[in-house]
Amino acid sequence: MKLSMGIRELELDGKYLGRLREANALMGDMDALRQRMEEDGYLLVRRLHDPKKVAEARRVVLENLAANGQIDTSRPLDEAVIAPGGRGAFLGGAKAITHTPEFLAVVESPELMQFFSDFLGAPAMTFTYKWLRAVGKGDFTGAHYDIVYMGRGTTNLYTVWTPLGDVPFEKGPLAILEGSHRMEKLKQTYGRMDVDRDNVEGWFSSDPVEMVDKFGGRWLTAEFEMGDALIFGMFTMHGSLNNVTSSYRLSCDTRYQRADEPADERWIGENPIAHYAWGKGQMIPMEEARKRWGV
Ligand SMILES: O=C(O)CCC(=O)C(=O)O
Repeated sequence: MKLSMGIRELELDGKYLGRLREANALMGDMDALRQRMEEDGYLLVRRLHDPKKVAEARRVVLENLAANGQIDTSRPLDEAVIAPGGRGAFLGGAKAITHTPEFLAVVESPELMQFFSDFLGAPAMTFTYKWLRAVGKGDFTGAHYDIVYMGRGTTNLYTVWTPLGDVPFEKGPLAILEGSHRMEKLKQTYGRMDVDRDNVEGWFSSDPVEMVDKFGGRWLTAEFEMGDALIFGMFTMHGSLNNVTSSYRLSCDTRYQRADEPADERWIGENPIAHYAWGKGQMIPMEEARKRWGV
């Protein structure tokens, strides 16, 4: 089966694209989960969230998109069919949606916060800012490390990528570059960048083949169902497959760390300042930055 990722078509289970492995058998054993995170750079956890709560959060997001004319309302709302002329939307920081009780019941649930407190060995906190995405037809996320966007606090920080609904391959699930959390040259160059300080494009590449040929590993992905989540660290290279359907791929990504460690000031507090400089003024193309770094 061929799947679209960025500018390429990749054969599933071929040289460039494989499958994520599940961590469910380790749930409850924090040492084993930490070890797996160290080994793989990610944890794929089926039903990390209560699917009913995810469905509620999905409904709230869809109602909001519909109110803004983004949804084809001649079709059932839950199908999330993109309105004629409707486009993908990044709703990061949109508190009117991401701080509704339904949304917070997923990303700040007592169970999830307890999971991170156990995993991190101390009470956990989550950033106020929530990244919410309605990925449109043909859209994808290019390969990147999260550290370049949120590296001003502890690096002992984790992303939880939560699809708000089922995400089969054709809706563009996330993919991770195998072993990328141990690619030292990348970590020491691209991984030291800060988009607000350096004003460089954030995505390292839109070409998954180039990355495998140059750095090794394979891209790993999976089909997701309501409630599933992918947890990964700041130096795990990830991007997404392309959404080739006419419906939105809804997902959110949220961050968790120990409450007693420094937190990146852009993403916390009542009204996070978010990216205050990135994209303002002349942006340095990634190609140019990569030449400078020699990667
Ligand atoms: O959902 C996506 O396409 C991108 C998500 C992402 O980059 C992240 O979770 O850090």
